[in-house]
Amino acid sequence: MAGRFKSDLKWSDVTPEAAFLDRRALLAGGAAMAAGLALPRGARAGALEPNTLEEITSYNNYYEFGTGKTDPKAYAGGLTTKPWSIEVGGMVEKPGNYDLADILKGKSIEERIYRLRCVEAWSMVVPWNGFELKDLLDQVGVQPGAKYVAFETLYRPEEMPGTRYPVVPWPYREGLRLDEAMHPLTILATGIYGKPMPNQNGAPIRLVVPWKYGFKSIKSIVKITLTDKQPPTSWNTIQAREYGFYSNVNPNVDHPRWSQATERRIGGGLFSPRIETQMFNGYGDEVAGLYAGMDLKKYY
Ligand SMILES: Nc1nc2c(c(=O)[nH]1)N[C@H]1C(S)=C(S)[C@@H](COP(=O)(O)O)O[C@H]1N2
Ligand SMILES: [Mo]
Repeated sequence: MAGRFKSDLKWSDVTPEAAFLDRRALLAGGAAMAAGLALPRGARAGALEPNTLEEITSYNNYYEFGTGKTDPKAYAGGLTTKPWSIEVGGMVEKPGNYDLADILKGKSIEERIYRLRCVEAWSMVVPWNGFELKDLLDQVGVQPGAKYVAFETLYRPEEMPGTRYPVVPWPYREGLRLDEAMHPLTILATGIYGKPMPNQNGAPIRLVVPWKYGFKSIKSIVKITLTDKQPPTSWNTIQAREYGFYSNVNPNVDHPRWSQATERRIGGGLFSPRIETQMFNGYGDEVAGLYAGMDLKKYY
């Protein structure tokens, strides 16, 4: 498992949380575990400890349930997430309406830890459970001409009170270039801390693209379409000047209404100093190559 670990965190950075450790024990097996557990908290210099489950589930953006940070926790409880299927179509060999249970069959839902950072200049460290989007794309077979992947969130007004307001055009839409989508850091997450995905975080399955601003990480996905044209995204559609298609974390490009140079860590307390935001959220070694030769001030 260690060899497949792709984030900037080590297990030794992890704040022990009972349920999470149980899951680790389950997956990693007793002996290897014991060693990990013995490591002190924050042993590594500059270690970034994951946020608590409480923090991760009570400060969210999920506009289908309202635009306040606490709305998703308050109003997403009524979302039905079983059964769940994803319609996969466009330029794929095996289009179809795939039951989530079938998608997950035979996949090792590995433990990973990714930082998720949001455009509002706040950040969290979330230990996601998931699998690579590439696994699913390989399963359905991407046709040679495909260049982009488009995603759509469930649109179910009777369970999503926030959709009464035209905050963004519903359903929420996002997209990635195919090489971004195939990158091993791009995951479909189905849980946090070894527990099923909480509704407010995008149950039962959501995207996590850790080097991009949070809004790229679309929740409760029901549709995935392979296409040869750059797909419209919800944020880009309403405000192209503020939200580009790429949305890479880039401290050198200010949002028109705020700086993106620093961030506040959720859970750090009111007086914790802002920290400098890193290019690509610290994943530059892994992903900068995807944008070689592109002017990232133009393609923001
Ligand atoms: N369907 C949908 N997905 C969404 C959003 C949303 O409003 N609707 N908000 C995005 C934004 S702006 C952020 S910052 C992240 C927040 O993810 P989190 O609540 O799990 O931290 O989800 C993204 N995915
Ligand atoms: Mo966001």
